[in-house]
Amino acid sequence: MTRLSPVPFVDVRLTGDFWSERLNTVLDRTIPSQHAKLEEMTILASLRLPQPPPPLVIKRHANGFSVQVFWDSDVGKWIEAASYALAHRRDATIEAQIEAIIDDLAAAQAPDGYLNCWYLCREPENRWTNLRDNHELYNAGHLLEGAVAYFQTTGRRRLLDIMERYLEHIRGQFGTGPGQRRGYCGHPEIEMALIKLYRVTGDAKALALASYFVDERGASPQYFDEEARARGADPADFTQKTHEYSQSHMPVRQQTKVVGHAVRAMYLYAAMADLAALTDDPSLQSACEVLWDDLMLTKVYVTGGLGPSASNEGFTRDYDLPNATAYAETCAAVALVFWAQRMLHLDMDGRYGDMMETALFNGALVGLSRDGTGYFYANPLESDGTPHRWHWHDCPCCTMNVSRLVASVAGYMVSASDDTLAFHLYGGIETTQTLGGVATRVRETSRYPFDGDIAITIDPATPADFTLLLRIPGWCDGASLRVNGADVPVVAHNGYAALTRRWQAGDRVALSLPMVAERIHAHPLVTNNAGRVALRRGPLVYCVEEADHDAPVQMLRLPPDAPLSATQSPLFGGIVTLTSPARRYGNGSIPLYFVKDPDMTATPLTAIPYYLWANRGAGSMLVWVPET
Ligand code: FUB
Ligand code: ZN
Repeated sequence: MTRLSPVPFVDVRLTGDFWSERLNTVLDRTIPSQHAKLEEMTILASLRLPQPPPPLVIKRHANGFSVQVFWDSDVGKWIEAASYALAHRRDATIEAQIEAIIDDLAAAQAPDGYLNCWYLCREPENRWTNLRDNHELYNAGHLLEGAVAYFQTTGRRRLLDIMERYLEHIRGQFGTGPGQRRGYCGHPEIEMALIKLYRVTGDAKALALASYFVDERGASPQYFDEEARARGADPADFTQKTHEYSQSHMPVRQQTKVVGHAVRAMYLYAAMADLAALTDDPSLQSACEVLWDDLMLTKVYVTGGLGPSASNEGFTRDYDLPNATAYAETCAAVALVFWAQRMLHLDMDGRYGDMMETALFNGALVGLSRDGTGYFYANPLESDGTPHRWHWHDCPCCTMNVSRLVASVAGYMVSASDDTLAFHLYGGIETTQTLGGVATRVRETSRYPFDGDIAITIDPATPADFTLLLRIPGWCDGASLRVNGADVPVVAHNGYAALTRRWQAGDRVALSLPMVAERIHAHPLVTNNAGRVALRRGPLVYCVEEADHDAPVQMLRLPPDAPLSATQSPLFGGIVTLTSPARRYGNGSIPLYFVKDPDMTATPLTAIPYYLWANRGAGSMLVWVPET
């Protein structure tokens, strides 16, 4: 079997209710409202060069840094998200908005190809002098991802041409040759973008530049320190104090612990996994595997959120997974989806699919409100009701990260090679792939993630020999499989069941993945979860929210032996809630401390999927529910 590649989003049509609803919301509400915000915040105006530097909109921190340096990236991410959405439904207004931005970028680009609107406008003499902090290559990466996605959807090359000129410039600047800078970006991102460009155009120079940035990271002497000295700064003044922050404290192949800023880490590891697969690099693969295990064994929330601390937007010590103060940035969970997907293509192992699914349906999806215009930056697993969704943020990274993920989810569903089609996620898709040399239409229908009954129809143009791989999620016990009505034993190898046969038009596969509501316990060293359980059914992690209980949910107790039931509910247009007989501290006054438990009353507990919390007004929320 040759290595599988993800089937691109443009080749997969979403047909199921769950993702169609999210996608339509993103198309109809999120993309237009994000464009309006980019306009209102003057982010789009900042592209219209030349212009005298206007006053800063986002003030500098005490250390002199303004997040405004990465406004270009917000534009790139918006184009990318919009392009994914447009693949499902073309929209002349959105396309005209993208074209107008491309006009501005074309006019802004310097004669030598350089294109960074902050530097071109405000400090043209300082290009490439502060890679550690100022996101110059990160901005280029996001614009490139936008250009690639727009090209994939529309076939229009103008933005890609602009970015390829810029890449020529970047290639001249960076590398190990004479007169080149041996630098790389403080915020990994461009590496993934270059690999996307390579996948779409086959440009080997793009792959080589991505490899250079990854291989050079963490080399001695430390580039960011040298660069600081060169601009007359003291490296010791670096606010974050350690280059673990940007995973450049040592060469990537020597890294064994997941450290630093969570989004930076995930973007880097995603690029490493991509490169390991594309260049058949076992040393990079094994670095990825060691880092993966470290994250999975000690540092990831049950929701797929990650990075508990606000101070470095990232990781702290093992098992430090506080609930109420969890930072768990939306971008980090989105980026974990990216990494998991790339690990899957390095090694088709269902554990990567399991985590991709967990982070997608929980830690990432929670970042976008039901109406498509509200966001979370931090994603706590417990709330007293004070965090609210917001409509914009001074640092709007999460807004377009979640919209680009939702709009591109079709690209995470299946992978293919010449003789294999692998399903990683279910939820209703159609795609036509050449399998066993024959054009084959494949349709999958299901009510996933709320129901595990999955029907797949295979229609090759003529009978064809190939393998269908079906992910059997790690949460599932007792999966069953039928082909054309006949039972087939489920033998999952690395989390995938394989069906190899000569397929005929109209062949039907029925996969049943029983979804049982269950309690999850945490490692004892996650001390704040002692005596508590999280509730999960299928891929969804649940939470209890005040809207379904007449009191702060912290007053609830779930008896260890209370049965959990899954109930179809009309909430949010039709979801499955989990219910259980539970108990609650009474409304009467409760002393601050007590020896004898105050009276408790019986009460039904209702849990909703975590990704849906904070869509019914302010109120308390808990993922880890105390048992007793
Ligand atoms: O630095 C760019 C983005 O802004 C990061 O990925 C986020 O964590 C936020 O700091
Ligand atoms: Zn973010």
